[in-house]
Amino acid sequence: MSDLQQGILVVDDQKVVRHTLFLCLQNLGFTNVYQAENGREAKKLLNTHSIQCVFCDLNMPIEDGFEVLKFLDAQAYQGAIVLMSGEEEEVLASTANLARLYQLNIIECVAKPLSFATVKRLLTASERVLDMEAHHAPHALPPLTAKLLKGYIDKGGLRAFFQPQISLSSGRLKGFEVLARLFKPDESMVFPDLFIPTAEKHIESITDLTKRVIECAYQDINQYGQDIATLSFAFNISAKVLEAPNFPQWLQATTAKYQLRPEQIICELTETAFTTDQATIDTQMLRLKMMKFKLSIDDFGTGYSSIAQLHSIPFDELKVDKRFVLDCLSNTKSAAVVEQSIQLAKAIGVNVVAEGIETQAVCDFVKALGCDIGQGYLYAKPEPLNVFDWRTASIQRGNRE
Ligand code: G
Ligand code: G
Ligand code: MN
Repeated sequence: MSDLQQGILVVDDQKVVRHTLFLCLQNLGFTNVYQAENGREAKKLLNTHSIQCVFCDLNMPIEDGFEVLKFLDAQAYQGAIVLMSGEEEEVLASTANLARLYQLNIIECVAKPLSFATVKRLLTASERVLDMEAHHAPHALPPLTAKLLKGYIDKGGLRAFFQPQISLSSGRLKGFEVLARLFKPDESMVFPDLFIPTAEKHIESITDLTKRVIECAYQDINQYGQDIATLSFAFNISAKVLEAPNFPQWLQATTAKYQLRPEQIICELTETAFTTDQATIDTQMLRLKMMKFKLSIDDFGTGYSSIAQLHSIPFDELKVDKRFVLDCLSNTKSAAVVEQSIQLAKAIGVNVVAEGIETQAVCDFVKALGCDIGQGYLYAKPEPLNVFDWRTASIQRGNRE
């Protein structure tokens, strides 16, 4: 846990809580542990010390934990945060949800008092998250400018990464979701959070990007010839792309050019896709459907119109958003959303994908509810296609963390 040696801050108005936590941390080998008895003191320490992890109580008389969160958010704090509270479970769960609105690495919202085992587990989780953050770091950096994005794309920096989707009943590989990645000339990787929003500002740029990602993926897929003919490939299609008049025709021609069948190709439409020109978008989706492409609602449950959309457009699949899947075993509301989404899908006869499956326990949970397909870090992170042994959905090289 050497990464955490930079400093840990414990914020709590109760001296006994601070002291117990201090002793736990010392026992675990952490020497730079700072203490603050309220938010105001915490802010001072955060301004003057290098702190990698904050344990923060929510309910404090002078500047509470929410004030500290606001402060950390304004500073774009990159360390790990554990929230502590003596409140009942439902308040803790809602707080965890609220905390997600901040662009912060909130590890967990835990009930007080914390046991030694809990502190140890949280520190391990912090390390893992900070490690991932070091790779991903979406909010550490501003989005790319349109000019930079175009420059990197023109230099061939756009590539397709593939994340396996597993049939939960058979355990076999069903297909892949394709996710865009951008590589700078120095081969450092840029995640979509930093360039999709830039591209989405203009129909032309997001359409161009989407077409390139699809062609890039088709080229990769083509290397495997007939071996891959039974698998499906899902692409993320945003609303603006559907506003481009020729997109369905382009997809049809390009799919044929690479000798793939439209039935293999899934167009994942995000719910934000439904907020602009509804008639145009519905028309394009119906065109895609008539060309035999599959339609999927991505991030199901996160918008306001998803059920209405499911009702009016002939979707083939819905994807339960990962925010509900990730904590469905610890958050009863998430569990209810997951369960109801699966039941809704079953009732209207569409496939259902649970994305964000990170543990076997979550996999077992969604499978028992009748979910057809699973996707998540439990199986694999998105990787270049050649990294997978696609017969078994396992990864050939040691890229998996
Ligand atoms: O793994 P990941 O960080 O790749 O993806 C982050 C987000 O970026 C996802 O929500 C995904 O929908 C979006 N995304 C990834 N690739 C594409 C793409 O090719 N087109 C669009 N519109 N969105 C994408
Ligand atoms: O398009 P969509 O928003 O569904 O994109 C999927 C996103 O979810 C990508 O950013 C992908 O990297 C991410 N993702 C896939 N599986 C997991 C997982 O198990 N855990 C987490 N935290 N993210 C995941
Ligand atoms: Mn998606």
